[in-house]
Amino acid sequence: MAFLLTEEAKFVKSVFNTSQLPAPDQMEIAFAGRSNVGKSSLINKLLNRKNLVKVSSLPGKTQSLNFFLVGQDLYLVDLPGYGFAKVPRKIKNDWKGLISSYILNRETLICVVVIVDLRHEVKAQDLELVTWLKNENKPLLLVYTKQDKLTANKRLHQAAILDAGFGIAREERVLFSAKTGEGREDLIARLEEFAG
Ligand SMILES: Nc1nc2c(ncn2[C@@H]2O[C@H](COP(=O)(O)OP(=O)(O)O)[C@@H](O)[C@H]2O)c(=O)[nH]1
Ligand SMILES: [Mg+2]
Repeated sequence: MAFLLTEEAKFVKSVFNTSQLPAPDQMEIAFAGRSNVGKSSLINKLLNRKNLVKVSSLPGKTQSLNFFLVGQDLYLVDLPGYGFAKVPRKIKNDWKGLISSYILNRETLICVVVIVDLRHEVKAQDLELVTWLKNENKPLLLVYTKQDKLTANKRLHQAAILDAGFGIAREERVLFSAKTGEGREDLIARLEEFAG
């Protein structure tokens, strides 16, 4: 399977409603998570790029699905971050509608990567998303990121708490750091499994 994350990657387009989605002619991996969790940083690290995906100091800024083409046959999709309190309810509901219809209907989507902060407890919106994906039988991988901020002992302790909270097995998640790159190889290997 040609799935080389070392290949050239480029921004393709931002999608604000489902009519703007690119033709479903590539495998696709989507990245979801709360605003500021480190989604953009993770995608950049995965692709070994400094700033292909803008790392934002303004939480909640990304309101579109941002498509990046890797090589010839893989899209990475940066989904809008959720959980940012200052966003009006109307806009929140629009995002939810766009994201859920995209995830439910996108036939080329091979995995939804849900990114959470290893330091935090299980948050309601993360659990809601994970539970929904499971109920819809959507392929899912959890990434516990920012592990560089914890000592080795604390990492394992926190990971076990999150595993229990999400009700997942160790095989269903990866520990990661966009700062140090720890977990990058592991993440790529897992994603390759989804590609089949
Ligand atoms: N220490 C550390 N900081 C991170 C990591 N990932 C992201 N950050 C920081 O967290 C903030 C939000 O990152 P960003 O990628 O924009 O988050 P997004 O809103 O989920 O896309 C930025 O200040 C990043 O530098 C990580 O793995 N370790
Ligand atoms: Mg971002």
